[in-house]
Amino acid sequence: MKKKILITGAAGNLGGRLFNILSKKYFVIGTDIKRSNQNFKNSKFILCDLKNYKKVLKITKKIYAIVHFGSIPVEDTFKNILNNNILATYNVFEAARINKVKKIIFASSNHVVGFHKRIINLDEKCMQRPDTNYGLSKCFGENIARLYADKFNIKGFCIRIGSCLDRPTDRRHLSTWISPNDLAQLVDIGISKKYHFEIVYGISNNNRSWWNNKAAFKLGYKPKDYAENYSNKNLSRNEHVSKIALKFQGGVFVSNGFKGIVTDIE
Ligand code: NAI
Ligand code: 15L
Repeated sequence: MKKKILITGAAGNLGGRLFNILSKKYFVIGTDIKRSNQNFKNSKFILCDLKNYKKVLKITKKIYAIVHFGSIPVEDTFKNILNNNILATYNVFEAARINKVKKIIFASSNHVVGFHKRIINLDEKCMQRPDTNYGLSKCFGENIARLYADKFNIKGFCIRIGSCLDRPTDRRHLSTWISPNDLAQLVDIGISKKYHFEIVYGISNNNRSWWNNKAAFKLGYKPKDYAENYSNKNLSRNEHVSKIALKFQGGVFVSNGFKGIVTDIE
């Protein structure tokens, strides 16, 4: 029998793509706060605001793994981030505990480590250095995943996604890009492989990457796509407006609203 998985954020860009790819292997239920334009034929879509714990409790019954992609995906007011990213994520983990869900695959972000400099190559053990309220909410997600793995044995797989698009469109993507198929491969590893708690980087096979993805390779990740295939003069240079953006891994997420002292930042 196919394993039953729940994808949050299924009406969104990545959740919708994952829904299509993973439905070939699993029985997938999609959920989102908004309706999807996609045709969820032969599968189920449930409207649910993740801020509503009782509803989350209801939709996580008899689920093997949750692929948690529903959130605000960019910087926003702390209030919005608190409700839609932090509280909503807490509800997902807590409902998973009550309903004995086995695994949670969490859509983390490179903005958890955005304040690291680009000259440093990071692995899964590096310090969290969020660059925004948004990045801070993803630190919370990784930490609750660690807590629920150690304390309640819900296996946690956090993917620090770089930039997931069909192809790189900006120079930064030569370092951060992941193709939708490579992302789906990583999510599938999170659903199907044996582990306790992992942090991996959501990147394709990019030779300008700032991240050492050994934790993902150990579990069998073999990225098929390569950002350099798309390197050309037409890529935008969105970060070139700011020296700060170019210095730190989070790019414009770091430079927007920056009032710090660069020389004081290690
Ligand atoms: P998206 O905005 O297209 O999808 C997010 C979905 O979450 C939306 O459909 C939205 O309605 C839903 N959502 C938001 N608040 C909700 C709530 N309270 N209850 C239920 N659903 C809610 O964004 P995208 O790009 O597909 O991102 C998906 C996930 O991947 C996000 O968690 C994002 O932080 C993460 N991510 C995405 C990256 C990318 O390159 N697109 C990079 C790094 C992380
Ligand atoms: C993210 O976390 C965002 O969700 C996405 O919209 C991109 O901005 C991405 O990071 C990135 O850093 O390119």
